[in-house]
Amino acid sequence: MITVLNTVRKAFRLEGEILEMHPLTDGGIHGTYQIRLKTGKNYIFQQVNTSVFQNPDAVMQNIVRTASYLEKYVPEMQVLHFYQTEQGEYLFQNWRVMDVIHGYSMKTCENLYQIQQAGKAFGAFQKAVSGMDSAGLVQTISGFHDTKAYFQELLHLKSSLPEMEILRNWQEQACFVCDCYQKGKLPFQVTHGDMKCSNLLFDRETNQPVAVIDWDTVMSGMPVYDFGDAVRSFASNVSSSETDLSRVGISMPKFEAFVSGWLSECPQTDRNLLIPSVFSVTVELAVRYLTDYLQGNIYFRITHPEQNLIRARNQIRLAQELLKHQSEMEKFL
Ligand code: GN1
Ligand code: MG
Repeated sequence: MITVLNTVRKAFRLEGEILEMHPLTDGGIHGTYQIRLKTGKNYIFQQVNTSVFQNPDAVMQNIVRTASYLEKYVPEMQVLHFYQTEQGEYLFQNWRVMDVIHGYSMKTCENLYQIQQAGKAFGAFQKAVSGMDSAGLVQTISGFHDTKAYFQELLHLKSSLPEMEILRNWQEQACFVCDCYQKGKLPFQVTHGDMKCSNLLFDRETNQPVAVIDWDTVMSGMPVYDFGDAVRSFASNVSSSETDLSRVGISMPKFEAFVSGWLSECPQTDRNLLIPSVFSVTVELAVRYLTDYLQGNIYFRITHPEQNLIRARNQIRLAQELLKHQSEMEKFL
């Protein structure tokens, strides 16, 4: 591996041999290494997973475009900085190199204060990119968050699992938000696409968020889905791999903490779709997991063959709980 990493280092014109390298294993998609060079400088070397991101050049184009927009219009925001090769490319054999942003990340937040701060940070990110022209970004994963398309794919598959029927019955309700955007009632905007706790860096001293990271899914999308997906992950009682379904649910204190943080930074215009989008994106993920299970687990990484079915059941349970709490959640907005 060190030989490969040294080749990458040279391609990006970084002086000094590699002194240390640590694989960073939190991310589920790419291969990532933190590198320390003889010069004392630290970098992140990352090999893009091209089965998920089939057009890595477009991913880089989106990221660089977003970073330059933010540097110009929201200079206080911490952006990702990637290096170029001599030819001006951001990728060398699907490897990319970026500066380390100092801070720590967590799989899940530990308390309500952190959740509220996370809501603020993600709300601020959405607000910061809201003025950018989303048409200038490439759709790097086609159909990403096209809830209707995910349903079509699932419902074409043959299965007698009861989950199939549950999801089929939710199709119309879950596709409502998506429909509003696709019919042009609301504008698509620049979205982050993966607003979860592990995509935030917190400062070691102040314990405040310092940066929103993982911009691979930054593209044109539905801003309310960013909110919905974030609530789905921040306000759940347990992770999406929890097998004891009786523990799956929404925590209202966590929900309120996240939303109060978010709204303090990002007073949304399409506010009436915020709560429906939590349901939509949860059902969408259940559909994606079940589809992947039925297709032989080709998309999501698994550690055992039933895992995607378990995840689908977990998200279905969460969606049921969301419906029970819907009016309570609406009231908070
Ligand atoms: C994938 O690998 P990770 O956790 O960053 C997926 C998200 C899902 C998430 C669910 C590009 O993200 O849409 O919400 O799994 N990202 C992509 O665990 O498909
Ligand atoms: Mg990610």
